[in-house]
Amino acid sequence: MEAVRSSTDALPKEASRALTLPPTPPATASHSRDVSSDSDSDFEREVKGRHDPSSVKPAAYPLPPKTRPDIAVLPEDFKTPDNHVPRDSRLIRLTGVHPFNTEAPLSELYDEGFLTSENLHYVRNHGHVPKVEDDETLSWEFSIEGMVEHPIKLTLADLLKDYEQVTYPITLVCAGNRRKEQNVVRKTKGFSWGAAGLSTALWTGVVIGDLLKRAMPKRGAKYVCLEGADKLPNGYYGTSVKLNWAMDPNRGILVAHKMNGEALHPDHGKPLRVVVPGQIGGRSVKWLKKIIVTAAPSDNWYHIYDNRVLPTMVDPEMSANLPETWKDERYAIYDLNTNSATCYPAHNEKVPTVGTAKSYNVRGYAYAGGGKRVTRVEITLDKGKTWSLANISYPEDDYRLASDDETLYGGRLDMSWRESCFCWCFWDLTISIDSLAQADDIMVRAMDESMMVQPRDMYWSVLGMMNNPWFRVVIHKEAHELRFEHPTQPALMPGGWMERVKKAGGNLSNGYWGETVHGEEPSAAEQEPAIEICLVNKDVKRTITIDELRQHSGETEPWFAINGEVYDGTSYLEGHPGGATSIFGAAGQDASEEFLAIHSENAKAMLPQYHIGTLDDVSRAILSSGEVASVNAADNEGPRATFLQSKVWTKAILSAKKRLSSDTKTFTFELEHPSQTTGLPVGKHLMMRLRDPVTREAIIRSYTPISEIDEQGKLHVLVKIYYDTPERKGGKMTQALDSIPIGHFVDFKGPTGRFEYLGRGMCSIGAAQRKVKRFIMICGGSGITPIFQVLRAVMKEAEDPTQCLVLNGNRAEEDILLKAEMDGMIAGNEHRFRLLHTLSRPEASWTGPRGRIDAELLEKEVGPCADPDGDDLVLICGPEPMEKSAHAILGKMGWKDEDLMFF
Ligand SMILES: Nc1nc2c(c(=O)[nH]1)N[C@H]1C(S)=C(S)[C@@H](COP(=O)(O)O)O[C@H]1N2
Ligand SMILES: [Mo]
Repeated sequence: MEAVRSSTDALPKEASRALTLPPTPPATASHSRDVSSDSDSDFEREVKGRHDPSSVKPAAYPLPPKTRPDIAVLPEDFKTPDNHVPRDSRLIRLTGVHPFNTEAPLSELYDEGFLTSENLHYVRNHGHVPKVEDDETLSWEFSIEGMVEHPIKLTLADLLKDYEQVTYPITLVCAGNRRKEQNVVRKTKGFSWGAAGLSTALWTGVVIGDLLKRAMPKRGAKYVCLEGADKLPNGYYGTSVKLNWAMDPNRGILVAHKMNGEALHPDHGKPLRVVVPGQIGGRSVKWLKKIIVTAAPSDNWYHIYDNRVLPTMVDPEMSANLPETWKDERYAIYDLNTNSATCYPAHNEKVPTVGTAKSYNVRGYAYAGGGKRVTRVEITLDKGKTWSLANISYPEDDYRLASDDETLYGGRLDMSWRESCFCWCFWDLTISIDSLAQADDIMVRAMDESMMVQPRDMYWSVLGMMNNPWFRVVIHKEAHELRFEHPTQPALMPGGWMERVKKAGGNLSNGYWGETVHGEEPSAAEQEPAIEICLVNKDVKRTITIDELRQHSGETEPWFAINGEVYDGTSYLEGHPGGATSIFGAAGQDASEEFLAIHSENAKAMLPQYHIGTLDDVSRAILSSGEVASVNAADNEGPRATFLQSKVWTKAILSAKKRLSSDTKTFTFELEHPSQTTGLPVGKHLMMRLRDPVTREAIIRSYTPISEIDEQGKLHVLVKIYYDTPERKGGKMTQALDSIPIGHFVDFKGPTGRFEYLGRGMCSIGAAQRKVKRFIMICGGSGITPIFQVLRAVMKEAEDPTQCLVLNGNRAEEDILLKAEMDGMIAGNEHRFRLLHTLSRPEASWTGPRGRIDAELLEKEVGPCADPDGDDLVLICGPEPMEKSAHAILGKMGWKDEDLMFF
């Protein structure tokens, strides 16, 4: 693995050393140029607004901050498909480890100034980063096709050789910037960006209009579709912009190969991308492969189902069934809307009220869309009754002063004639500490040259995009200091007045930031889940240390911790429906996440019986820091012959999804190395753990893979996906699994379960062994998967005398899972295998049994329990109602519970 990012030698680097202009100072108030004269009134001085390029002749324009030399591939990326991408660990990951969606801490972004270094530039990747070696970049090929007279295929080398290069400063903003605020009001379908989902860089490349002119669009062509090389679950990433924008030099749309003077970093499109100034980042396609001229907007899935503002009444549930609404081009976002945020004071910054400083310079950023200029920024300390005008600096204007032929990084700056604004600007206002101490909050709003002003109220929409209400920072008065509180913190990071107000029962959409409006009935504080189940025995007083807990990590007296309480699982080993193995798996560890995620309320209510003590504070802290898990992981270094580990989650990478029917798929995972086996005994299960794509909450479920027990290097899991429908919420796990892209990992742990088939009729159930002469296998839907493992083990062994009767219930023939595999086992096994599929809604042509697995069928096929010696064992797995009814019917027929095994 390449550790440090290699140099950018593959591209001509005439410019990387060409300029030695002094670096600009950080984007603090010093950006504003003082053009006031003594005779101006205060108001005039403010209004002259620092926008008067003719009055000053700055020596230079801003240059990018230095890229950190020590950037390497981070350990958290080792096991993801992005294990070739060096990254800066300061970036905050918004969607777990992978895919890489990140923003810088807001203060660090601001401190870098007008231009953001490649290290801290926000990243929005829908999936994995295509891997392109340095020596492949110049031969990177892309095409211009569709409704053009001369379709062109060209390489990056051709692009450099045959076209004029330009360099423009451009601010990219993700349409989701500030989405966390929307998610706090009401969860959207998007992940939680803070206010740092934007960055500015110098982009070098070719104006896209130059390329299109050579290809010559045909009459009737109106759109330019753009497609990347990143293959995602719904196809390659792609979108479109209008042809007339692409042809307009004032719009400045580029096909770019350099960012801040260096070849593109893999996260930003190495080696080639589009950059669309003034529009949302989503249109700036990275890893560009195709430019397709068309008469209609892109039909790419990501063009239709991403980067849109649907009408506010469309909620996440409704949106699943509104294809026409999604396709309505009027709801697609192109130009950015006007927005602003406060960077200083930072979240939780404290400012002394006593001492030398009499004032504070409040400051932040603002931007507008479509090339418009931000024409004013206003600050209120009284919730909008009165406003003060902030200073604005436009570092972008400095580039306009460069001479017409000046080049930077090999590209002409080409800025002097252009009046459109492609970049953010900075505002600041010095406010006395006294005024701040008297105010409850500082709010900022910006206006653009079409007099569009940021709204007070949020426009919530299902994807949570273009959020731009006044940015509010709350002022807390504490002893001798003021403490400032931003609306939110990015990702799942706690903090911010919005969450606080919501928790306290405030209605964030009451038009008053959730504060109680005079005369309004206060609403009840947010309800905790209705039933709080007590997990402890109140009489237990013992304090336990982490060392004591760890001494019980073996198979005698397994102890485990949940929420800092310690439990002894010894007396439940036999009775545990998940089998003793899963208790051993938790022994000596913190089992909170798993236990709470997979257990029913009933199971939770049993916990106090096993409660033996409480961890001391230090032990709790160590445990919750995950140290135990890493100790275990270290024990297991080196390639392991089997994949599953009972105490540690192990990652496997999703490598294929195969659709079997409208709602079932086989998911294939790559194990750690090609000769590894899963290590799952026949009849046992494993746990899979995923993160909810939005909340990052862990989702854990038990599955039985369909892989052969000795298959090497791969693991196959057959899953029925429960999709959301307008009437019903679908499956959290199955939908999350369905939505993860190829190349993403999933965590596994196991084995679990009480039952194991040892071969030739021998089974173990808990600690006991039992010899079976006949299995009666009753299943439905995806309940076939554990049964199938046992059935296959019996049938594979020609000498195994065990009989199998399979009763498999489904709706229609196409719903029967693994049908061909089971049908294929019949030949030669007629004497010991009887297979019956019964269908509740069969086609007319179905000749097998009809209806559910009911009393009639069970009486006919299974009959009363005939053997008191326990020669027969019934294995049952299916939807809960099916399991319950089979249990009741068999009970009436004289079957004892010990002869029934529920999975
Ligand atoms: N091929 C491709 N292009 C893409 C994306 C992507 O996932 N794949 N994400 C888009 C989105 S939504 C944004 S906001 C910008 C982010 O660009 P950056 O990661 O360089 O900041 O890239 C856009 N271009
Ligand atoms: Mo985006």
